[in-house]
Amino acid sequence: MDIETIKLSILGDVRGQLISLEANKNIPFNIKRVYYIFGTMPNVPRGFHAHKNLNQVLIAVKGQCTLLLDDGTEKKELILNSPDLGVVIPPLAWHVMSQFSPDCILMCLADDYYDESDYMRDYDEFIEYIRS
Ligand code: T46
Repeated sequence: MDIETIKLSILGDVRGQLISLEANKNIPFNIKRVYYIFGTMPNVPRGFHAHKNLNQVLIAVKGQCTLLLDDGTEKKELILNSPDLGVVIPPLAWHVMSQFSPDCILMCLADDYYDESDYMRDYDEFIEYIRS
């Protein structure tokens, strides 16, 4: 399984740093929704689901966390630890976010609105779905 990462350009000067996210430019889809995860509890992982159709990009704009991606055949882990690193979560990728630093702000860009029916939150259901 190849994990698609995006190296975001930092537009910095003496005043500080700036990163711009643009739909269909450095973000590979139309952005319909942005949400962010923060104030996470120590040692409490999140996620444990896959989406049927949703495309997302995750960016740890502050702090760090670990992302596990599982396509049903292979599992890969990646550390999100920089605001200039984007990671694509495609449809049908079981994902778990863990080991959040206390200051972590994990920003998620998505190509569609929130829709609970797009989630598979049961691992066996996910495996059955990708095999059918
Ligand atoms: C994902 C990972 C990376 C909404 O009402 N609207 C929203 O846009 C979102 C994202 C969530 N919710 C509700 C659904 C739950 O009642 O907020 C609650 C927490 O969501 P959830 O348990 O799904 O959170 P995570 O951190 O496990 O997963 C989230 C996203 O839901 C998911 O799409 O890919 O972050």
